Amino acid sequence: MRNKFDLSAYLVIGPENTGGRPVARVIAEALHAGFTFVQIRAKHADAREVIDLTRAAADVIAAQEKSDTVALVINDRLDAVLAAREQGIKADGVHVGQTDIPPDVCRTYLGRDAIVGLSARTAELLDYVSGCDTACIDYFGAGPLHATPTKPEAGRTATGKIVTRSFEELAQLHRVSPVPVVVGGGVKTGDLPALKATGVEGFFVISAVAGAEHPYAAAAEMVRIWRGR
Ligand code: 3NM
Repeated sequence: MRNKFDLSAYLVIGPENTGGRPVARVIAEALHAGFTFVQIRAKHADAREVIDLTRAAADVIAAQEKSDTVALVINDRLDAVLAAREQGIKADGVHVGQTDIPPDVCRTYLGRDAIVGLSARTAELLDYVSGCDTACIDYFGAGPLHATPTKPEAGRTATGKIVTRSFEELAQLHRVSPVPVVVGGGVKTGDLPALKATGVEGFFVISAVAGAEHPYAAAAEMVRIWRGR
């Protein structure tokens, strides 16, 4: 999976994001609409629930015959990825932040074919990305494009100010990054043309799809715009 994942339309999702609808159903709609990557992010769930959500997501991906093309990763929980794999669930990797388990440790435990994504910290992003050892990282998550109620701490500095990413900065990030970049944080349909023009490989969303009244329609519109159709 590590050599052929597609970051272009990346869904981040957990039970707190779907307005009470089953997570697997929203994932199914997003995938039918052309979403290409799934991250299970369940910040308030215990390990068993994370594993169950991952199993349900893997089943949805398999039912659409996309197990070889749509990657499934878990936010933060290396233990849950390992446990899911132990139970025969096709979990492709992990997405960590810079204060989570270090990517090289994830790589050691998950092996060469796993996907390890890293959220680059806001303030020093460009410095970090250009100087970072990316040998064990497969992509960078960057954000926020906008302040977002889904993750109020995204982009927050020590003084409490929220710093967002400009399109110029993202274009620069794309130029200097040795690995693909996916951008999120308050991303809406209207952001996609300018975001695509920066050259980054994809966008990630939670609420624009998981919180939409009609997830399929919302996802299909985003995919259509990203693909320039
Ligand atoms: N990471 P929504 S913003 C999970 O900036 C996450 O690193 C962010 O949710 C970052 O699409 C974010 O609803 C939340 O704004 C994205």
